[in-house]
Amino acid sequence: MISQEIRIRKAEFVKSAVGSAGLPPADRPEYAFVGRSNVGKSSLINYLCGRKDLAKTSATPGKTQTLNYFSIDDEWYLVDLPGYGYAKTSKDQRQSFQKMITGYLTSRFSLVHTFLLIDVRHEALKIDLEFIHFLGQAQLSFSIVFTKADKLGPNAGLNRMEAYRVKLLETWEEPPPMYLTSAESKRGGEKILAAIREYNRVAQPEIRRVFNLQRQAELEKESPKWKNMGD
Ligand SMILES: Nc1nc2c(ncn2[C@@H]2O[C@H](COP(=O)(O)OP(=O)(O)OP(=O)(O)O)[C@@H](O)[C@H]2O)c(=O)[nH]1
Ligand SMILES: [Mg+2]
Repeated sequence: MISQEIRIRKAEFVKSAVGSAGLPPADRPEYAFVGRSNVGKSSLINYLCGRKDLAKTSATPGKTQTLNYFSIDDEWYLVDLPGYGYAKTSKDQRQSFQKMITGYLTSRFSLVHTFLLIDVRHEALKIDLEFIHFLGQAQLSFSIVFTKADKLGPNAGLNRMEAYRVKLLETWEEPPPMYLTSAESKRGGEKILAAIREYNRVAQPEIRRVFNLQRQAELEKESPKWKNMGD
């Protein structure tokens, strides 16, 4: 159960975008949910928001094909991304999703933290390890969220998570934070929301400040100060 204190009160779909041009103004913190197709991104978002089908889910991989923005409590954005590495889409489409995902992650100023989802039942997959490497190289702040914990016994999930941590310790001095979740049995969401609240507290003032400065600069470009002098 997600406690009253931490739960999301209002969640609304804002818009879908396929590239940086279509994104909403970068005036508040946002959090991206990424991972392989079918890992459970959209399901986790619904669980966190306490809604059945805010984000569209599907048993067929490749459901989410755009960057989907959800406004949360009028304070922050949650962004549902297309999955990467789905073998049955064409190579061109895979590459274009990959470009959309990495382009967005590396250029969005107001992106505070990325949640990378991994199916807890799988051994460490090359494609996920490569993505983790990319996040590290790009110096992005991220966590790993293990999904579908209900499909394993209670200890097996924790053991899997620990094994992943050990695997990452081969290359990482300090592995990222990790969460064990299930959208099905509603487990693990509380910790993710608590972390987001804390990130918001730190990041919100700076994002506002920079956004306001940029807006001011744009207004001045449209109507330079000297133009009005002497009026
Ligand atoms: N048992 C179980 N099934 C889950 C869980 N989360 C998601 N699923 C199932 O996994 C399938 C894919 O879920 P989605 O949430 O659509 O996955 P996605 O990562 O958004 O997929 P794409 O949009 O295609 O990239 C659906 O059939 C879900 O019902 C979970 O925690 N437990
Ligand atoms: Mg999806």
